[in-house]
Amino acid sequence: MTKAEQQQIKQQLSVYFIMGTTNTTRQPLDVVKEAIQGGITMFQFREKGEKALQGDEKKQLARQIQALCQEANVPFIVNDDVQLAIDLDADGVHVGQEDTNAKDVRERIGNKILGVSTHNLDEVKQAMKDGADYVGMGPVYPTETKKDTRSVQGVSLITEVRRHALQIPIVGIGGITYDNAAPVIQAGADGISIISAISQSADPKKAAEELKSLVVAEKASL
Ligand code: TZP
Ligand code: MG
Repeated sequence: MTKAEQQQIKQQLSVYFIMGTTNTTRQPLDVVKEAIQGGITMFQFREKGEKALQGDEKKQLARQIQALCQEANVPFIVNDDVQLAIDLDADGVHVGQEDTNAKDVRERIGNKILGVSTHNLDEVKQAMKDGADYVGMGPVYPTETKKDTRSVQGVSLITEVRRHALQIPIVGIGGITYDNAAPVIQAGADGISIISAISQSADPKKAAEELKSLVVAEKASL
């Protein structure tokens, strides 16, 4: 990755909205449309949980959301499902430590964006070696959205990685809202990943807008 590409990813991580059908009671396409209008800078399709869509239904929804993202120039990332990302020619893939090995994913997706969830410095260094374009870190705060998370870590890993002068783009995740987002950016993250603070909001457009202004202001203050 060139320095310019890294800067672009850092920019795109600012307000990284993640969603699947199980994260909203509304029409998923409407929620994504409104979040895009509010200014989200990246989107991840994360179709998970008991009632998650499968097979063709999943692919069809992914395609529709991808079209909305493309229209707005918002990178469309697929969670876990490397084959779906390849079939759709998505902009990237995000994998956790329990998913397909990051190095193998990198080999399969060529120069698409690769994101990896990390929980300690060793995992961050390994992700960098494997060719990750960015790393996710969390849960920063307690979250109701994902049940099988590691323990809440606050911003400690973000701070540690920056203390080691590692330049990898970082996005924080887990329980992040308008009221608690600032410390995540202040600790050195390039952005915030959000599910419920946008998907469950009565007004996803406004929620995204407010989060965006906050992140822009916090980054400017550094
Ligand atoms: N990984 C760690 S926490 C989390 C994921 C996918 C869920 C984040 O959702 P929310 O609603 O923003 O807390
Ligand atoms: Mg995963």
